Parts: sequence; C-alpha cells; structure tokens
Amino acid sequence: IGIHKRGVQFPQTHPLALAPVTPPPPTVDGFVKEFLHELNTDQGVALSRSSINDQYTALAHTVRNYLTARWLETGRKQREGHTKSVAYLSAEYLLGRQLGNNLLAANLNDVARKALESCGLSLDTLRAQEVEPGLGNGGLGRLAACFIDSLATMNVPCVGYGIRYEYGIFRQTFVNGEQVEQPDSWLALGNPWEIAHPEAAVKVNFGGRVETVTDEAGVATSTWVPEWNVLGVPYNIMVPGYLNGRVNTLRLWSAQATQAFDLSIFNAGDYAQAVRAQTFAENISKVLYPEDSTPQGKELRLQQQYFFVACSLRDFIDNQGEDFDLRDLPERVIFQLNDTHPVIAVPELMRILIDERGFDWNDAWAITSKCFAYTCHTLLPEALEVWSVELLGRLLPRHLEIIYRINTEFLEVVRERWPDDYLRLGRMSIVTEYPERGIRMAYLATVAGIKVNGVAALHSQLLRDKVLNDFAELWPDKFINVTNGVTPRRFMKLANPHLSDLITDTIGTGWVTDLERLEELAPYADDADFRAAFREAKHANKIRLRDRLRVRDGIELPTDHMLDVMVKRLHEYKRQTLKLLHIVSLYEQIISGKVDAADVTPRTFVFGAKAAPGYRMAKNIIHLINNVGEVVNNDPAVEGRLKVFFPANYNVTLAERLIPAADLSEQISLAGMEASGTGNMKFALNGAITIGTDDGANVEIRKLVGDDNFFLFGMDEPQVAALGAKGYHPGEYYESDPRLKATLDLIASGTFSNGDHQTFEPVVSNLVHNDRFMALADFTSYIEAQAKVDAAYADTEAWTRSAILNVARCGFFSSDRSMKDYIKLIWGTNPVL
Ligand code: GP0
Repeated sequence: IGIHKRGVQFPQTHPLALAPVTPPPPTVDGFVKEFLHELNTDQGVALSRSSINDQYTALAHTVRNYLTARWLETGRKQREGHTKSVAYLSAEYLLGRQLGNNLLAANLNDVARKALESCGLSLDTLRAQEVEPGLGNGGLGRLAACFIDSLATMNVPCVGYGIRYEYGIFRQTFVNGEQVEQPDSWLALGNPWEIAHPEAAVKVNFGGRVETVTDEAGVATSTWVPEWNVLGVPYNIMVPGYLNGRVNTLRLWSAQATQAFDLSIFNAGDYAQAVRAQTFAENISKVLYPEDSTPQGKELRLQQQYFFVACSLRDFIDNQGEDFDLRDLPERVIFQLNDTHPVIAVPELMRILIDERGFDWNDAWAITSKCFAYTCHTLLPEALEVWSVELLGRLLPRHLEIIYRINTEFLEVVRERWPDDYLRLGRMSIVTEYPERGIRMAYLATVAGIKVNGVAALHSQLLRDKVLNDFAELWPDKFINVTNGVTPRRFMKLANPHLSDLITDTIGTGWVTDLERLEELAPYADDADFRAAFREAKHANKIRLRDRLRVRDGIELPTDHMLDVMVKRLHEYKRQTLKLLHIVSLYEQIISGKVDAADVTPRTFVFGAKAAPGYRMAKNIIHLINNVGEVVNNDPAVEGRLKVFFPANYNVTLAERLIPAADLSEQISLAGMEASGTGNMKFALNGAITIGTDDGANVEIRKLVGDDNFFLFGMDEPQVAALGAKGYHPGEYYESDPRLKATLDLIASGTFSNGDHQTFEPVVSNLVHNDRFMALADFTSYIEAQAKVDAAYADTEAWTRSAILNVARCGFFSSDRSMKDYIKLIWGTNPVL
C-alpha cells in the first residue's frame, strides 16, 4: 500500500518543456490574466464570488508564478556549476510577511497594484490578509531571514534549512494587563508561498541501541539499531533576490508518520493506538519553543533539532548525485550552524560517513571538521545549551557514542598542549559532570567548527576573553567577529517608503544594494530643505503608525510627541524595567509637584515585547508596564505630556510600521549582556537616535554615528565586571538616590495595582534586593541621559541633523556587508551569475 509514491520519469522531451513555463509579460493586462487564471483554476471561484482570502491566495500564486522560471533557472545553474553552497542551518526563521517583499524583489509592485485596481481590488487590503510566518522568537530568527535575503540578492548559492512549525511564536494577548498566549495557527487559511514535496520525504531514526561487533583483528564496528522513525517532508519557499532574477530556496521540514510506524501497530490490531502514534510523529514539527535565550532542555526540542538536521544533511548530500565523492563535500558546502540548535549535525555527518559510507574515523573527521562553522549569539550562561547524557543516549545512542569519541580525541589534543593541567581538561571537556552529566553543545560546535564567530565586535571579544577563552588559547585563529546586519530591502525600502523615496530622489537608487552609499546623504544634513523633507517623512510615518494602531489596538497615538520606542523580547537583561523606572519617575515628579507638567517634553512611550510563557518575572514586568500605561494615560495631571502604549503581539509586521516612526531608540541592556542587537540597527537606519549602553552593536553604532549623535549612558563592561567582583548591593542605590527611591516607592505603594501591595512586590523587591542586571546602578546615569535627550529634541533642526547622520553613517549595518564578511572570513563561496 503506497501512501507515499516516489520516483521520477526522465526525460520529458516535449519542445515546450525545454524552458520553464512562464506567465504572460508583466504588464497590467498580463498580470490580470494570470491573476484571474489563478483565481479561477486554483481557487475555483469567479472574481465576483471570491473571498479576500481567495484573492490574496491567487495574488500570491501569481507573484510566485512570475518568479518560478527564475527559481528553476537558479537551481539549474547551480547544479551545473558544481559550486560551493551555503547551507544555513537554523531552527528559526522569522520571515515576516512575504507578499510585499516578493512584489518588491520581482519589481511587480506597480503592475500588481494597477492590475488589482482594474479588478476593483485594493493591494493593501490583500497584503493585510497575509498572516506572517512567525517561525522564530526574535533576533536570532530574524537574522537568519535577513541573511538569506542578502545571499539571494548577492547571487550567492544558499539553501536555508529549518523546521516548518505548524504553530509559530504564540500570539500575545493581554487580559487585565497580563500576557495570555494564544496559538499561532498561521497555516489555517493556507500558505500560498510553499510547495510541498511529499514524494521527496526523508526518513529520520530515533531511539534504540548500538550494537558493537569486534572482528578478529580487534576492530570494533558500531551499528545503530533504531527503535522508531518519522518522515520529514520538505516544503520549499522562494527566497528572491532584489531585482536580480535570482531565487534561492528555503527548505522547511514537516514531520509525518512513516508507514512502518503505523503498520506495526495497525498489525497489532489497535487502530486507535495507531492513529495516536501518527500524532506522536507529527508532534515533532508541531510548535516552536517560545523561549528566547533560555532553553528548557525538553526532549521534544532535541527531537526537533535532530529531525531537521538529519533531513537537511541527507537532502544536501543526496542532491549532489549518486556518484558524488563525499571527500569533496567541503568543496561543495559549508553548513553554518545558527547557534547551537543544529549542532547535532556534527555527529550526524560522522555517522553517515562512518556507518553508511564506510569511512574510517580519521577520514570522516577530516571531512566533518571542514564542513561546519558556528555562530554564537549569546553571553548568558543559561542560554548555552547542555543536553543531558541520559536524554541524548536514549534518543540518539550512536550520536552520543560519537560525541564521546570526539571528546576523547579532543582532550588528547588539549593534554598534549598542556600536560597535567587537569583543571583545564575539566573546563574544556565537551562532556560536563555538573549539575548532571551533559553535553555542552557550544563546545562541540567549537571543536568541530572551522570558525567560531560572535555577532558584534564586543561580543566576539568577550567570547574570546571569557566564555570560550580556553578554546581561544588553543586555536586563536578560529575565533572571528562578524557584526550582524539587517536587510535594507525589508527594513527600509518596504517599511519606510517615504524615507526611501527621499533618499532615492537625493542620491539615486543604488543604496538599496550598496548601503554604504547612504554616506552620500551626510552633506544634506546641513541642508534646511532636506531636513524639512526628512521631518515630513518621519511625520508621515507617525501618521501611518497611528492609523495602524487605531485599527489594530484601539490606541490613539499622538503624532506630535517625541516617539520613544523599546521593542524586543522581554528579558531582565534587556532592562525594560529601567525604561519603566524612567517613565514612572517622570510621572512621580509631576504628580508630586516637583516638576511642572508644562515643562515636560511631550513623549509617547511604546513598548513591544513577548515574554517566554514560563518566565514569571518577565510576565510581571509586562503586567506592570500595562498598568503604568493605564494610570498614566488616564491621569489628567499629565494629559498632553506622557502616554504609554503597549500594543500586544509585537511581530515583524508591526515592527515595519513602528520603527520608521520612532524618534528615540531604546537599547539599554546591561553592558556585556546583549550579544549584538539588530533592532538597534533598524532604528538608526530609519532615522531614530539611540539612547544606549556600551553593549553589543551599540558600540559600533556609536563609533560610526559619533558621540554627538548618540546618547550614551551607564557602566561599560569592565565597570560591570568590577562592580560584580566587588559585590553589588542595589539597596544602597535605592537608599542614596531620592529620585530612585520615590519611583520604586510609588510602584510599591500600589498606585499601579489599585492599591494592592502584593501585585508588583516581586518586581520591586527583586530590584532592591537582587537586581542581577544592575538597573539601579545605571538609573542615575540613564535619567541624566534622558534629560539630554529632552534638551536635544527641543532644538528641532539639530535633532533632525543628528537623525540624518544616523541614517547616513549606518550603511555598515546592511546584512549584505555581514554576508560579505562571512564569505571572506569563513565560507569562501562565490556568486553564480
Ligand atoms: C540570542 F541566545 N539571540 C540568543 C537566543 O536564544 N535568541 C536570540 O534571539 C539574539 C541576541 O540576543 C541578539 O543580541 C542578537 O542580535 C541576535 O540573537 C542575532 O545575533 C539580540 O536579539
């Protein structure tokens, strides 16, 4: 009984099959024809009877059709050239909506708009119909999306590999100010951007045991006898380059039950159990784990990791053809490990080479140790994944055995270099014994990787000097920096049409793919007309945001305030509480009569942040932000001066509206905690000025834009380390700074919790007694910097000048530049034209 029919027939010799089928020319009429064809034949409805979802789906398919020939052509050229590809392995891709981006890449925007108009339809309405694929938590997943966009735009062969989660990052709602998670059923109305290939499904094994046989010569051979398996079904998604006719592929894997899986139980006669087993298999790609920077060590998560990595390696290798010699693999591919989530790929490749292809250990390692590179995204110790040996051994016994051997051989190298340094051996071992026996995935990645990179200059330096210091001593050349970047296509051209048009009118179109050219704007910072036009664009963006928030959240955003924005995951190290202390402090000063409301710069504060569902403190902080907003927004004493908004469910779609409207960008993590940040880059490129600590990529932003165009505050990393070493006592700051005391006391008094003292007691007492991320130590400095912000904002022309210089000097933060760095320092791949 063939549920999955496989196989292909070659060749198809019809003359029409020599070139891919192309839609009519991209004229308005041609587009209408293709659109109606899709609507009628694919959706099976007449225009007059079609729903918005029918129209959106047909439109998406129409755009896809225009890109298809390019896609096939890209694949053909790549296969023919036998060129080296990047295989980006990432458990997350936070793509954002596809329609606008793909229209932009294919230069179909105007044609589509007119074509739809001629059908009586609005492009904007159809764009709003798309549910964004939220297959990531935050920065890490969005970075992956920016990178694949850049590689396609730069004509570099790349396939992104990941998981097709049925449920992406949860939809956040607020109930009485508290976060409540709703499932993100993003596939409910279909996904017109993906193409499933069930016939190309890959089998993935799990569990069981390893059998070891020793021959007469004493050579032991291990065979994995797995216990169960699932199928990985690939779904292909187009990744079009910007106006270059290239289309790369994002291949996401979906888990399905195998026949064998069902049959063994069917044969036992238990139908219901067989169906349950199917559900068990499909669970693997069911849901994205919503923890950012705090992995939970759950079994299903390890299953996900191995699942997508095993599928991806198999897929890549099989695509090289039957007679491909795996010794040439390093010339064909670099597997870039996006954090430790895909690191199980290392023992998997060893297993394939040794167990399936008959290589001996040394030959297998010679290949494997040239095929991987590792990007680390964190400095938080709790974010570094460690898998318990008990779990790994149960799920992947052969892989555990391979990891042990990698470790043994690695420790041999360490011992040779530092004989008798037992402490060092213990520190560097991939296998740790505490708090339980576990595998340190970052160490495995470091040992196997050809390079290890951090994501901003400071982060890479701290990796070398602290987190991975022993490894950097052993292999100094392995450690490099590649500062993150963001795609100017989505985050400027698409998200900020007003500013983009102004830039293009001023310096031409080239900047979109050559972002350093923004520096040509610098002289215009001194041009009063340009400044006025720049302000006009900012104002137009505020109106666009106001209109969106009005409909989306029932919020009435003032468009004549300074817009002060803090959007990122909710985490204590990012210090949303510090921002909140600033707001509460401003409020306290007004209501206590210390400051006249009329003297306060009108500001609207906007937060956007999701908390991991199990992260209690983060959820308390969300509750507090909402309640502060409730009180402040309804107090006539601060009317016209302060507003605090927290639209629920911050995501890529909202970011695209919010960031272009911002005046002030809040990047206020404790120095030494934020690996890079990428939101910080998006704000600066859209003409917001940063208030920030010397952390992550803020350091590089400040260096580029200059101290006059950046509001720096707080301790730097060495000062943080010194304070920590000396002993940090937040209570001392509380006692000695009356303004801070009044602020915390106001929260503790129940002002923001209907007089109840318990609600926010955990937040306040954590700050006063523990404050791991030293918010109180940086409070005074932050308040002073905010006063400077107010003063600077009062001088409209000078502020605009600074904002323009931020745009002009941040071209470095294009993800195209990041990709050039990866290519030059790690990958050695070439464009295929
Ligand atoms: C880092 F460790 N990041 C992690 C993680 O689990 N998830 C995640 O999104 C982020 C960093 O926090 C970052 O500094 C960085 O820019 C981003 O990875 C991409 O490198 C801010 O989001």
